[in-house]
Amino acid sequence: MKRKTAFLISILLALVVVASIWYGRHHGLLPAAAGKEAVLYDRLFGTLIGIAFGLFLIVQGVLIYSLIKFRRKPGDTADAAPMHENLSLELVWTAVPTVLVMWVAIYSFDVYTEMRGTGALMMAHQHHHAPVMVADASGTSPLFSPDATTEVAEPLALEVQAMQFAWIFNYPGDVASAELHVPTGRRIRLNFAAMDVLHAFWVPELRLKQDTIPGTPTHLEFTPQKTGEYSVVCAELCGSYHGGMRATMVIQTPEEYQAWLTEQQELAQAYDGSMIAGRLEPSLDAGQIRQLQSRFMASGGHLNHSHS
Ligand SMILES: [Cu+2]
Repeated sequence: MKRKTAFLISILLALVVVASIWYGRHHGLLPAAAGKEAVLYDRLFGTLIGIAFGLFLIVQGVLIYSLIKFRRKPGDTADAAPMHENLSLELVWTAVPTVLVMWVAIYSFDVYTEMRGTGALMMAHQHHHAPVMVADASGTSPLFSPDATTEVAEPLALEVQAMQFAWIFNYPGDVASAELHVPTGRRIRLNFAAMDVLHAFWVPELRLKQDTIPGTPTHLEFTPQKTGEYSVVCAELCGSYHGGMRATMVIQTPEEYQAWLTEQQELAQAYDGSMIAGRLEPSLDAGQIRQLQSRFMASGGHLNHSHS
């Protein structure tokens, strides 16, 4: 009898484990993963969802079983037998969650560090107290020491201006675009400057978000993987048209990206100066954006805009 029960419980637990692993991989709760970092994030999220699903099944299973099995029998008015303690049970329900939470903490910190770049990179970051210079278009950044650049040796660095209520992406050759175009397989570094109030750059498909702060340059690095069009969303309430502060991010193959950039550079040259390329947000016409841009340039902003 006892052996039979143990066998049954093992079978049920094995089924719970299989169901949890399956659900962790098929939860369907996240949008497409467009970047390398998104894949890391999704693995962590799937693991957490799997664990949560397994615990849900166990807790609900025990609850439903107890409701049926230990239901008061007709005519039974006695109290249940008193129970003092169950040391082994208490040890198990303390030890298992402790180990689980510790493991989840270490795993998520690992993913967090990897998504940010490298651990060494974070260290280098913390040692800079003075206002930090923004990387120039060639991608060389004064922010990090040379020995911490293994993974991020040559990111494609773009200056990004955030303003009420638009994003402007600056490319070499005086190209200013309302659309963010990036090639697959190359590390991208976005250097943000907020021109008026707080904004936040968010692309759900990258699983990354970065605040932009007036007077304080911030940046975000990622590696696009999946071609397609994705929404750039402002995730910081920034004014009356905050909800409309969206742009499109186009992930292209390196060839397509190069073709797009060359075309934009030719257009920019033909117009003899910077211009707004791509599809514009309906609320702002090219003139308005250019006006905002020149206002920023006149204020002696900290963006390095002299692309050559
Ligand atoms: Cu905004």
